[in-house]
Order: sequence, then structure tokens, then C-alpha cells
Amino acid sequence: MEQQKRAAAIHDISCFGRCSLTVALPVLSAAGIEASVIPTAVLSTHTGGFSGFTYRDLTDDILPIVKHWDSLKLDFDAIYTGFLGSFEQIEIVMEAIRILKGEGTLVAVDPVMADNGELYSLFPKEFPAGMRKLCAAADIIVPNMTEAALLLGEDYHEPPYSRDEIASLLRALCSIGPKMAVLTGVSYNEGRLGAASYDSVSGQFGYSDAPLVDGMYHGTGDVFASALVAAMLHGRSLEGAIESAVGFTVKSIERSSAAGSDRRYGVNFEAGLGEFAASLK
Ligand code: PXL
Repeated sequence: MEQQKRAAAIHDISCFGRCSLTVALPVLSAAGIEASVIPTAVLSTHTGGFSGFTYRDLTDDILPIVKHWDSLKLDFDAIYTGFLGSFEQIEIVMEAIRILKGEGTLVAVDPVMADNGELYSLFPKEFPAGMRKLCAAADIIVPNMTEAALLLGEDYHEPPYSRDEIASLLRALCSIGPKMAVLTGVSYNEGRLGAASYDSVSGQFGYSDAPLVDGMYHGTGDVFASALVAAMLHGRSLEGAIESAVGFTVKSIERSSAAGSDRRYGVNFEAGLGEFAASLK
């Protein structure tokens, strides 16, 4: 019997609007991975399109949780970080990684901070420089095109992109420190959207895409990155993992689009969990 994998997911809890931990936990669990959590903040909803949301910052809780886990000598096959609740949490999460990372732990950092060319208004302008340091401590990072531009101090532009441009962005992202980089929101042709990957150790590039479903649904970056981490913990190659994550994400978007759901509520990934889990066996 193969040993069950264990992951620590470090994200906020947005109580309504599927994203961050309300996505990461079910995706990891459905994939048979034991999921532990460190919540970075608790919000009544995510910040994308709702007004009046509550916000409880959990910065002071993170290291006590980590230190208690350390005293229990817990080990993790993956540490997967996403939305952080404050600028100070960047250093704190780096410390958490130093404490919890063991030999063979996959450290996946989704530098959640921006979209559509804009830094989230919640974050100070120093945030991307801080996030760059956290990315340096990762094995794999999963920025969208806006986050990649901010991490590299480059200008963002709308798609389409050229293959050369994406290849040079991926190389530059790996030169920050991670062995692997995955870029989301990559479109080479109008009407298609996907993700591109680069493994700086093997030198291999990958790309997977699908027909674009019109409009932007909230939480899709978290659906994608959670599925990517799950697939990698199941031993998929980086290219295999992006293909699996793109498929899972696109089908989730298609379901919500067909149902005419509110884009702020996130996507119906739940109906695809069984198929996703079976595909990893
Ligand atoms: O899906 C990214 C995300 C996570 N958590 C919170 C957010 C966002 C994006 O807006 O607001 C609280």
C-alpha cells in the first residue's frame, strides 16, 4: 500500500465565493491527499466583486501553528501557498517553509496578488518585491501573466503572446529561484487559453490549452493550482500535470458558464472531482 501524501495548504478562508481554501481542500482531498491548513485570513467573501466583506487577519497565528506542528515532528510532501493576508505574512510564510520543509517536500507558491494588469488594491506597492522573495524559496511557482510581470518588474500586456515571449518569461521566472515555473492565462491564438510550463533542470517547456470560455470567473487560478499540486503529488510530469489541471479547470468553467452562474461565486469544480480523482489513479 502506497503511503498517503500529506500537504499543508496556506491560504485564506473566503467564507463565500469558491477560492483559496474552499477550493484547495476539496481538490486535494478528492485526490486522496491528506490536507492540513494554515489559514492566513478569514473573509466573509473574497475581494473580487463583493463590497462590505469582513476581514480578519491571522498573521499572528501562523508561526504558533507552525511551531506546534514542528514540535509534533510532522512532515509534509507539499507546502502549497496562495493568498496571504498581509505584507508581513510573506516573511512569516518563508519562515514557515524553512521550519516545515523536509527532504522531498514540494514547495509550491502561487503568488496571488494581481489580475488583469492590476495589483489587488488590498496590497501595498512593495508586495510584488516581497512575493519575489517567497518565490525564490519555492520549487514551483504558478503566477498568472499579471503576477509574472509584477515579479519581473516588466509591463503587462493583453494576449495574444508569442512563444518566444512566454519562453523568456518562464526562464526569467526560474532565474528568481524556483526550479519550475507555470504561467497561467497564456494565449497564443485568439479564442484559446491555457498554461505554459518550464522545468529549468531538464530544460523542457510544456503547453496545454483549450477553447476560451468568454468572461472571467473568480477562483479559477486556485482551481488550476490546486489540481496542479495534486497531480504532481501523484507523480505526474510537469507537462502532464498542467494538462490535467487545464482540463479540470476548463470543464469547471464550462459547467458554470452553461448554468449561467454568477462569476463571483467561483466555478463548479465539485461536479468534476470524481473524474479528476479517477484520472490520477
Ligand atoms: O482567488 C484568489 C483570491 C483568494 N483569496 C481572496 C481573494 C482572491 C482574489 O481576489 O480576494 C481573499
